[in-house]
Amino acid sequence: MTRLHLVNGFLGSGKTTAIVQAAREHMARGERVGVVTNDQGRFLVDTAFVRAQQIPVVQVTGGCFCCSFDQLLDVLTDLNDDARPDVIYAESVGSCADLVATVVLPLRAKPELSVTCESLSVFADSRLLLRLFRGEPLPFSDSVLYIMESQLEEAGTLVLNKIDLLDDAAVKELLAFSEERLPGRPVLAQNSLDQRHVLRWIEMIDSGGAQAPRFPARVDYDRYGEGETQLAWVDRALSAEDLGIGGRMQVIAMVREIAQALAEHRVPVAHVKFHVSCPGASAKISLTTLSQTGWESEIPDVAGAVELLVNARVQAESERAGDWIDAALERACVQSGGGWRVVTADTLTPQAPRRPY
Ligand SMILES: Nc1nc2c(ncn2[C@@H]2O[C@H](COP(=O)(O)OP(=O)(O)OP(=O)(O)O)[C@@H](O)[C@H]2O)c(=O)[nH]1
Ligand SMILES: [Mg+2]
Repeated sequence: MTRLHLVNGFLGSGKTTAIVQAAREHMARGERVGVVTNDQGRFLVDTAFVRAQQIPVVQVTGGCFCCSFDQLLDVLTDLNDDARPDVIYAESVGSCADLVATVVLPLRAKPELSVTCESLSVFADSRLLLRLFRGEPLPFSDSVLYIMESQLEEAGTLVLNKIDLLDDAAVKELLAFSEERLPGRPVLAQNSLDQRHVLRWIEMIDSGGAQAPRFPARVDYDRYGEGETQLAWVDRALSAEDLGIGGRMQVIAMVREIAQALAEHRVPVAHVKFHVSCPGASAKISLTTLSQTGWESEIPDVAGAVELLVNARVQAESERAGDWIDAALERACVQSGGGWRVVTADTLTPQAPRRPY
């Protein structure tokens, strides 16, 4: 039987970071590992990023896990056939909820797949969650925040991620709130950039300490759907055939122009992520707030045939967000002398999820 660990949590909470760290650990132990990524879009930064780490990865695209169970079964079968993993991490898109009803229980009814769902971890960005628990203003609408609350409800373990970004008093406060709001629920305060913390997470999920609840959460599909449809997905794939010296600065200019455009239009950002790659180098760049600094240092020197994927997940009307991002890319491309071309462009509003019962 292949062990499957489901990982959910709001956009940008740190799921892929933890999964990649965990996958490296399994591989170092001599175990075979596989990853499933998921998104409403088609050209996924996370898939490119996981693949660049030499980790077998398959993806469920065009919808969240909760609406794409048949596709999930297909890719799990492919992954089992190709990579024969001992352990699989499946990351649902960060705007997905109700996984017990739509994935955990249906998987149990498919013993022929030889995959057992061992855990359901729900990640939260500790800074965001603390503000939510305190009742402080957040950049997202109540319906969007309802998605995050619904995810927390069905956590087999709640991972208070990015704990390194809170001071000790705030950590204490967050732990107390978590116990009050989700009494008796296993909780991990985690820094997923720290391998020791990830080891503790693996230990918990592999030992049965984070099993999904036996019964589905009560999810209000009207509010859940309203939250989804207030979000926007803007995906662009760009390529440059023969980038010379200065390629890195061109990528920096594109990221910066997009961040500035979103800030100018006061767009609440859930996660704006990029993957840049060329022969011999690749990197993922993440912005979970527009005030984030230091991301430039993540961008390597790039030259030759370069690809850039842009996945923006924001709260906005999708066509307008797409126009702002296209204008930003256009400005950056003109500044750089026009060596870039847009290969694919998807602009979408996630569809309201279907109620499974
Ligand atoms: N400081 C800190 N940063 C973290 C931690 N975990 C993740 N990050 C950063 O948070 C950003 C988003 O991380 P991802 O792993 O891409 O988040 P995600 O939940 O997979 O995002 P989506 O797939 O878009 O929902 C990246 O810049 C990570 O480096 C953590 O524990 N501490
Ligand atoms: Mg991810």
